[in-house]
Amino acid sequence: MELKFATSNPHKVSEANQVGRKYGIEFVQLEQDYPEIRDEDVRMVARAGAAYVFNIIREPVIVEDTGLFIEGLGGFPGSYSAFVFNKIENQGILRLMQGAGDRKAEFISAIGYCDIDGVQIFDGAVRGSIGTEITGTAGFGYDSIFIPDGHEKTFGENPKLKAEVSHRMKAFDKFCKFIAECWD
Ligand code: ITT
Repeated sequence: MELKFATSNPHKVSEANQVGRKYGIEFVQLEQDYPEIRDEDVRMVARAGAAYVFNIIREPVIVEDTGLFIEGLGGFPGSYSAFVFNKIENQGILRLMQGAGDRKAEFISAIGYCDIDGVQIFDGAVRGSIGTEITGTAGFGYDSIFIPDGHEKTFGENPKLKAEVSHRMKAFDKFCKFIAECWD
């Protein structure tokens, strides 16, 4: 079964399909833009985005919003992660963190699924810390500075680990369980 995934980011679609495959679900990228509302909660951003896209295409669709919440920076960049990455990238985050004692961070991913019955949200999170340098070339975005708890390498150095423990994998696992039952 296929389901449209409205995103500009093909990496997200291929990570989603790593999970979808186990459930017989194929996510197909839909390059339909949507406004990201200003809200500190990625779940609210995903909720508004899914409703917006559904109102245009009138068929079941998901969007997914992710934020990197860095404790030593008061939760920054959080739901503004895309804007911040476009402006200052990983170099800029490392500069902001120079001398920071607390490098703990969390990735939170929220999937918004919308169909004729409205929007439902499925989330996933992974805790870790921000490294002191950019390492690894796999993945995208903040992967080369994020080290998941219990490990020493970044997601950028260890994509296999990302496929097992990431925020996105957890959120998609919840979502796929739900949708596979709906389609049963
Ligand atoms: P869409 O909104 O079009 O889906 P995007 O890449 O802009 O694609 P987000 O707004 O959810 O997606 O992402 C916020 C930022 O966080 C953005 O700069 C991403 O590159 C980054 N990001 C998202 N998921 C990530 C992940 O799994 N690992 C590392 N960085 C990630």
